[in-house]
Amino acid sequence: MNQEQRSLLLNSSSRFLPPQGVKLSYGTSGFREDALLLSSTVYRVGILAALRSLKTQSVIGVMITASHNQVSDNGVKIADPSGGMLSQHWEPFADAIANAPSPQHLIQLIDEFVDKERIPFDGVKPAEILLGRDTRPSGEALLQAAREGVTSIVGAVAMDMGILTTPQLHWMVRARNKGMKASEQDYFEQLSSSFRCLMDLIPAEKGKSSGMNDKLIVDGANGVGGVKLKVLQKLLNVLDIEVRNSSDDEGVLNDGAGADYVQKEKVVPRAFGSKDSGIRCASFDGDADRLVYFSVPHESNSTIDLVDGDKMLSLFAIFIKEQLSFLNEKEDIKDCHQARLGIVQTAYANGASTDYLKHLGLEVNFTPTGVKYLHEKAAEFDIGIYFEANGHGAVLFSESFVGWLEAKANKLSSGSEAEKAVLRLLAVSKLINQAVGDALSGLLLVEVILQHTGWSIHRWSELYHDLPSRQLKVKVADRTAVITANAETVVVSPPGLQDAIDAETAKYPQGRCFVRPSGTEDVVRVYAETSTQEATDTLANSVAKLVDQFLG
Ligand code: 16G
Ligand code: MG
Repeated sequence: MNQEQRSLLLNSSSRFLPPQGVKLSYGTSGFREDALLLSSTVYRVGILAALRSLKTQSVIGVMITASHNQVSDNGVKIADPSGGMLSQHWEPFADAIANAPSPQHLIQLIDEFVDKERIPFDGVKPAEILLGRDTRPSGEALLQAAREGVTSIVGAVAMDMGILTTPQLHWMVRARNKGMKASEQDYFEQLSSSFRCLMDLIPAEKGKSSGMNDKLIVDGANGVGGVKLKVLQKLLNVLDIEVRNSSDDEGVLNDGAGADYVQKEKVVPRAFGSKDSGIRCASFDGDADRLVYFSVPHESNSTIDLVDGDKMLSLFAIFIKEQLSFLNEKEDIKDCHQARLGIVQTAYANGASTDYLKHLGLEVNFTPTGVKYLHEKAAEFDIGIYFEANGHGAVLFSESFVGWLEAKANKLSSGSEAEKAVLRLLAVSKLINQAVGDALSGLLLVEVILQHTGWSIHRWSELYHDLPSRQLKVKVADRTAVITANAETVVVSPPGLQDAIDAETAKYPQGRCFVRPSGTEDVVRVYAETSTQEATDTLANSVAKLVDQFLG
């Protein structure tokens, strides 16, 4: 770095001093904290984004959101050139600069990193950063802090894209770097036109004959998702959607509402109740990268029948597999046999879902928790479908497979089953956000598949029955002492803990149990599954005690 750059950094960073006594960590999905503590962190992430843009010579995104956290929190994360999560090997640098105690320390760290990574400053394209934020009241000021961070790198340009869902910002970064149209309007148009294409391809005898309740009610968590869904709905003009808990309502962001609440508590979000029984309902999280469905049983006031990420995965897998089978039937396009469909889950996937998917003859893979791991694995297939039970997920298409489909679309006879299958797959590749899991695009795919199959939410929910499960959290002295392997299913340290868990689990039929340190909270999480709820609760409690004994 030259003198001009150094003094620019020194000047601006002295206006963003870090909070005292707070250890910040980039974690599974960026920095998250009480919003009052975050301005120096967000400013520093702005610098990091500009450096990342110089290094990759691509557009980078900065999203200001704390997803499903309470409204007084906020957070920040980076979208890499592909639109995916920040490359993991830059995370330690993110942690280091966020925690640098003074501007001098900060500049020294940047200096060292710039040398180590050989980040080019001269004779290259200047850094270009897209900034987005969710609806949190602290977002606007934090976005300014990010902008100041970006522009403290000489020549860097920051563009404020306004209030967006997290997946919209990721989509824009990906589109920009591919030289495609990348405005919010372009996003809405891509989603709505691919959705319409899928609707037009629904077999005449299916669809409306289902007797499925046509109305959908969506809980927007009082976040950004409900607002954007209303915009999208106007463009679609075919779905009967009622949006509740949309942020212009009375409610507080994520307070008793949203996908996280609904999935964890298994109760209706605020503004829902027995009046909605039997109707298909869906819930977004605060930044609309998570989606779950649910219905309210007739006899219930607050409990729900949850249709989680695992079941969404199953629905998508059935549909994709059906389209691939239409292709395989055609002699002249047998080369499609090589199309590899891969499923990716985490240890939190209900065992019944994994059995169901394997029963369909699908290849099921496991990764540790966190979108970055699942996404990376799914990208290894021609079509990779990944979901966390909590509703984060996507259907990824490899570029070569999309190219293959495009070439086929032109060759197949018009109106044939094979042609329709190709057109459906191409439409799904455009409808589903390829950058990151997206509640808006996921919702549209669910809706069109339900119409395609003629299934009600109840029929969908009956695909298989979840095994009873229980999640607990245990406060320990140091959660980093828990080290896991095999996609978090085995504890390798502290020694002896896994043997003790195994001995306990072996007492239960269909017993499965694992523990892992949370990436977002200072706790160790316990997950248990057996054939009855009572036994599951006992197993989870015994293992929580073991964790406490080994680590308390
Ligand atoms: C973050 C992750 C989510 C994961 C969760 C686990 C992203 C965008 N989000 O929210 O995928 O399920 O962390 O939290 O990656 P935990 O580590 O506290 O259990
Ligand atoms: Mg989220």
